[in-house]
Amino acid sequence: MNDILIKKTNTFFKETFGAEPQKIVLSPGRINIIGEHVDYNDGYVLPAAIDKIICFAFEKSNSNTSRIIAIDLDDEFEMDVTGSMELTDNVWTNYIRGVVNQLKINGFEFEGFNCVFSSNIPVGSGLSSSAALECGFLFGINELFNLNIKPIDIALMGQKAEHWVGINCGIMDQFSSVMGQENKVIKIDCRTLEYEYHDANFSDYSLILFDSNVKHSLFSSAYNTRREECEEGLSILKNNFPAVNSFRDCTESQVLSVKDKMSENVFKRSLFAVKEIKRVIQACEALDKGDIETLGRLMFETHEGLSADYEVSCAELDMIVDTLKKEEAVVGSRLMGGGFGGCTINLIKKGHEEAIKKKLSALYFDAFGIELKIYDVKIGNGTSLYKNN
Ligand code: GAF
Repeated sequence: MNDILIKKTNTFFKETFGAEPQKIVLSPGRINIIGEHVDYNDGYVLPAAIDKIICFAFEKSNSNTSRIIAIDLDDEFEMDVTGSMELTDNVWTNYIRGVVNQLKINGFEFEGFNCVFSSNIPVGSGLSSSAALECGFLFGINELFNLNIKPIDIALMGQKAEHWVGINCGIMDQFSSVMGQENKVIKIDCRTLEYEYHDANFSDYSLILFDSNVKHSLFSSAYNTRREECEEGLSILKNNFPAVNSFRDCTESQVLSVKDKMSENVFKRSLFAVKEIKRVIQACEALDKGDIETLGRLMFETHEGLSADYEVSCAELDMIVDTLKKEEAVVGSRLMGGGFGGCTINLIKKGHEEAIKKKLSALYFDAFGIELKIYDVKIGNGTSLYKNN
């Protein structure tokens, strides 16, 4: 599937600019096994890059003017890289402008370029197409102009670009897009940015994504509010327990003991963050031991917390998880990513995938009149140059 995408991007580039691209970059989306909404809470997360990608083709334009074309959107824009970057109403262009802005803020010097890109990462599904866009684009400019930016700094600058666009995200998405490795999940300590790879061996279970095919609005404002509520919760905890620096240093009983000092929302968000950080550690140990049942149980618990305490689920995602919970062949299921729509990540016993897909699709359509989308994803490599390049 990616071969078709690469060929399409390459051909489009040659037809538009009359030459072979100087660099071709592949940049993946991500899944997250467990550890939701804790990256910006100094927690641990367990994501992986996937085999769904954005393919970029680049050349230097030998002027200050840059032309960037989004093939799938049939849209393009031009910019002068020496000018100042401003947000526009055309959202996809803001991610590119945000990256250029970051490069300039950090003092990197580069000239104009031509870039075309095309993607097979579904947008708005919680697979982080925006991180793939930021990091792949940044990686390409880095290669084209030999800027010598380290991979981790590509991730950090990508995150800053996302903040500039308006989502005050953590580091998980950009980190996994850049640092992913085939068949490995990455346990990231989001406080120190230390990380380790673990074998993504789900033994007798398949990893399948069910896309609710809905994206409820107000995602960015709700996301940013959750972050503020957590900051408030943490500051109350710090005031009461001097040894606490972040939610990972807290026990549930410490959170319960300051409940009356918190608003109900702040209390619920804080409790979720404390529990979720602990779940990631347990889940990673379970994965290492091949104890997929424990891992699955923790995934279900995460969903309950995201739905009841963190309140980032929706009727469609809850229905998917509640339905799958009743299936013996499903060991774990939960909403994945920021929430308010998008995908669930599910572990289904091998041999039962097709029956579950069929049953859930029918029930989902009956309940909401919406087609369920299904992705069988593989864990792939992080952002890289295409091998022929
Ligand atoms: C979005 C954000 F971009 C991530 O940083 C992370 O917080 C995630 O939501 C929730 O875990 O994908």
